Amino acid sequence: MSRDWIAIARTLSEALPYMQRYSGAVVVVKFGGNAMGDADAMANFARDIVLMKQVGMNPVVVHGGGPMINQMLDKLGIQSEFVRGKRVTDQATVEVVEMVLTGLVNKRIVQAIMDEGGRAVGLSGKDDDLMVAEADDPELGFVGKPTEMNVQVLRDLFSAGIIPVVAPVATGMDANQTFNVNGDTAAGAIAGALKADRLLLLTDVAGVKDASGEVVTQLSPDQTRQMINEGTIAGGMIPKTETALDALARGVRAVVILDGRLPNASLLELFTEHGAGSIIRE
Ligand code: X2W
Repeated sequence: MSRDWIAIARTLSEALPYMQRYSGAVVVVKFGGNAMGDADAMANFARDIVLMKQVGMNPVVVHGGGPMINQMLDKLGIQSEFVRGKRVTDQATVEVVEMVLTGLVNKRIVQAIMDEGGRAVGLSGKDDDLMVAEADDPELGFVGKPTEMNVQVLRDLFSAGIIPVVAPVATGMDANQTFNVNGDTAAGAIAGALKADRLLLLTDVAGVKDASGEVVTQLSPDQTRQMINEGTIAGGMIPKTETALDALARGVRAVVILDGRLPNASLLELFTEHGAGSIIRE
């Protein structure tokens, strides 16, 4: 036999308790631009999401797309810089961010899920006022901090058998405002408002690393805070772990930071004893 069919059958059988545990569970999956990779990686991700839905979970995809925004800004000759992990966003930039995220990136993910036999609908924070934001910091321009979440539309989509795919663009309190929201921040706010069972942050690193560079598989919020204060958690991992702490404080049961480039990363985390990346919970 060219493949170990017996092992495949055993793997499926061993996944049963996990499928039972997560039946009906709400799982918010942040799919970062750096985890998107090539067409195969996209198809692989979409297949995992469709499988989650198929076995009775309610996945919500919240995506990023930083590298794709950079490419388009380059083409248009618009300069862009990051301050504390967030893109300084002027009027010209916010228009490009909205076009790239709600257009190109959002529809690419919707299409990939449809191609794997799922049903997906793409929306941004503007749709049904899902995510209302205010300016995060005057230095950052039109970067938004979510202040009001209206997640009923997501529940309506769940019960219709549809996987929501959310672009992190928010509406403001004033007419015609658009805010660029960091993808991790948006995923945390959505997971918090849904009191999700899991928030998976798919990125391009293996997880939270300790001082010796080893991935820490389990962390409490207190340990995480301590590692941030000591400087062991640094750079791009700071906004991710802060998002995790905020989501836990809002009632999300557990947050997992994992390498989205690993084949079937989400399934490994959800359906096996092994788990993947770093899980943060009380
Ligand atoms: C991000 C939104 C996209 C994002 C940006 O403009 O790049 C802010 O920085 P990744 O791929 O998840 O990094 N917004 C405010 O978060 O993309």
